[in-house]
Amino acid sequence: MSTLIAAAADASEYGARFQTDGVLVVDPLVDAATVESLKRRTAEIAERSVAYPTEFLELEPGASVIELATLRKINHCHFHDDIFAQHAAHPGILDVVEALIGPDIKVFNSQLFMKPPGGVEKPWHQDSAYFPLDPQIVVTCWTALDEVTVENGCMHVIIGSHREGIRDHDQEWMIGNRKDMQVPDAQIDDVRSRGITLSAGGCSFHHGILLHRSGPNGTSQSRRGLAVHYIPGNCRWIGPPEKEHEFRVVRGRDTTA
Ligand SMILES: O=C(O)CCC(=O)C(=O)O
Repeated sequence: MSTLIAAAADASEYGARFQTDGVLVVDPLVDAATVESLKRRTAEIAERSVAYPTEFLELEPGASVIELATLRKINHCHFHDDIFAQHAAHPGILDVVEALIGPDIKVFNSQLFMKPPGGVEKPWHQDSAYFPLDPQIVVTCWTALDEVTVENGCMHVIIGSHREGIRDHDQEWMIGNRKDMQVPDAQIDDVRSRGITLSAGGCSFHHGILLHRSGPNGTSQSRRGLAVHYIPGNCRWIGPPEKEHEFRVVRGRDTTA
């Protein structure tokens, strides 16, 4: 079992900790009322009482009906819902992101990992392996909407792995009948594995090249985590042009022009 990461004592630690470890924990950060409104909106989307494009809702393996108990992921949250858009521009989160990547900040994407009771694991991977961006600088703020424990499937990271480049994601894993790829478990240096437990409203910030995974949810409660991927103002899309989408400026300006 990984050792747990302690929250940063204060803002003076943010830059150095992120540079050394590739991850930073700030807990508490998001207030309870905001967490409640995000949870309420999540339930409304799952119950279909608030419209959300179905193609961006992902279900747990074997499930076919959209409901809170089966919803695995809500993709592109800040594009399709104002409550999530407000969260992506949360001043307290942006203050931390600014300390890590500077004053010009854009949102690349966002996704809510629902991890319902019995929800499956997500194996070792690096976000930047899937994000064709230049420069390759991404900071993901992962906000806990529930208390997050080892038992309900917290994230685990390999500290310092963001300084070692992108690995081959050449081992297949199946999520239901969908094939996905991971970094082989055999290549992971477990000694440097650290778990991230959080209280609701606590946040972790991880570098796009940091190796991470999350465990299965073995409890009877949801473990929801809202991930927002932030990039600096000078960052550009270098993937297939037809897949390019808006990078929303949330602080400072877009400096690609
Ligand atoms: O929340 C999870 O289960 C996985 C999160 C993750 O992989 C990420 O935020 O990049």
